[in-house]
Amino acid sequence: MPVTEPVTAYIGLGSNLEHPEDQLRSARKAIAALAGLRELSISSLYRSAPMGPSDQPDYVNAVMAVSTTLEPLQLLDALQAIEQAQGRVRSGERWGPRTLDLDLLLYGEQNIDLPRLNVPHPGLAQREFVLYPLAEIAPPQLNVPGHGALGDLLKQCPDRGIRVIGRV
Ligand code: A4P
Ligand code: MG
Repeated sequence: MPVTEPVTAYIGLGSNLEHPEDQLRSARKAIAALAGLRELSISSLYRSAPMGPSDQPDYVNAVMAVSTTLEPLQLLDALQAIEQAQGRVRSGERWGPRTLDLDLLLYGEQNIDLPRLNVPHPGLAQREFVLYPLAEIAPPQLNVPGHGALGDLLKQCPDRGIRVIGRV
């Protein structure tokens, strides 16, 4: 029987509706409870101004590192099921407000280009609300495929006033 080696993946958690900090805490528990996945670490909670439409509340974001034997699409399915369970309504508005957004940021060093899944997550390399929490739990030399070392990306990214507001 083939043995599947666990892969380290990074998941971005975001919310700006219905008690965002609680949304992230519930999502963290649901992710950690998935079969075929083990939590390695999670960042602090970060508050930042919305990217996209500005007539929406500030966001709370965090990044979680996991070790998983789930295939990338299996992991995406599981994350989308957790989004649905926490009342995510897809309004169709790009970058609009949401109770919970779970993004698969990195899956080992793989580049994935499928209709439903792009990894590294598009925009990751320019987004302070991804890079700051990621840098809290990953080393500066972490390779972001196609973009280079995490530490270099962080230096080039304006912080737009992002700040730590607590623990998950
Ligand atoms: N999809 C493709 N690749 C991935 C991936 N790596 N991880 C597909 C997760 N999903 C991925 O996502 C649309 C489709 O992307 C999914 O069906 C999946 O198959 P969605 O969550 O329904 O839509 P969305 O999130 O509104 O769109 P988008 O463009 O992914 O938005 P983002 O990039 O997630 O940005 N401001 C702050 N401060 N903090 C935030 O967290 N988030 C957003 C949303 C806007 N502004 C923000 C924040
Ligand atoms: Mg998303």
